[in-house]
Amino acid sequence: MAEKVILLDMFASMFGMRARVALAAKGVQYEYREEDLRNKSQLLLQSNPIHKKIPVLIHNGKPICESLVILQYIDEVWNQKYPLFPSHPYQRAQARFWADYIDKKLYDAGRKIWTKSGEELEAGKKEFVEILKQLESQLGDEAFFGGESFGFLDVALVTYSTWFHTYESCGGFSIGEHCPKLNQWVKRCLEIHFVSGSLPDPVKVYDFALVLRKVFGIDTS
Ligand SMILES: N[C@@H](CCC(=O)N[C@@H](CS)C(=O)NCC(=O)O)C(=O)O
Repeated sequence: MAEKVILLDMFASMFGMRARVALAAKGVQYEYREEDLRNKSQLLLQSNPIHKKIPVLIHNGKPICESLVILQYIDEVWNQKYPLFPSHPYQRAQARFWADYIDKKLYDAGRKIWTKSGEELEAGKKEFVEILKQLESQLGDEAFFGGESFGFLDVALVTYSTWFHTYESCGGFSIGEHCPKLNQWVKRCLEIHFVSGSLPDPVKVYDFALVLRKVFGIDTS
């Protein structure tokens, strides 16, 4: 039976990008459906009735929700090509721990940078840099979080780099100055064709964020 794979997504979502990178790593053909999150499709509402969020991967009619769950699913189903998870259970547990840390901390800190001003913005920047420094020390002198090769934790984090230009422009700071090793790591990831080929142009993400700032009434210029 031919496989039918649909990804409900939104181009600027760092969560959706994770699924795109993983599917590209595995060479899986799929139908990409861009969602308007202010006017969600019936398919999205039916497929993710709990959170009503993208991304949702629909594999042969069955929906899988939550980007980290989707990554694991993709790795298990298309297991012949490009394993994303480390083979050792301890390393797998560590990768999941840090991916969970990213999800619990980084999104909210980053969001403060482009949606807040004054003290809240400064607090967001400080928090954001501290989290990245923590991740940078976890990377150590390795090429990738997965060691020699790009893996699950790399996928989970690299999608945030498409927002770095937005954070830097809205926050007036340089991530590379604070976290030079992490900056190098981003460059290394982007040298991988299925990574760079799956991620949007950071300038387009920034333009999108600027539109949202106007919608939210943050930017009244
Ligand atoms: N924990 C979720 C987060 C997904 C998420 O926050 N998606 C956002 C777009 S970036 C969304 O669909 N928002 C729509 C809404 O909140 O109504 C994941 O990892 O998949």
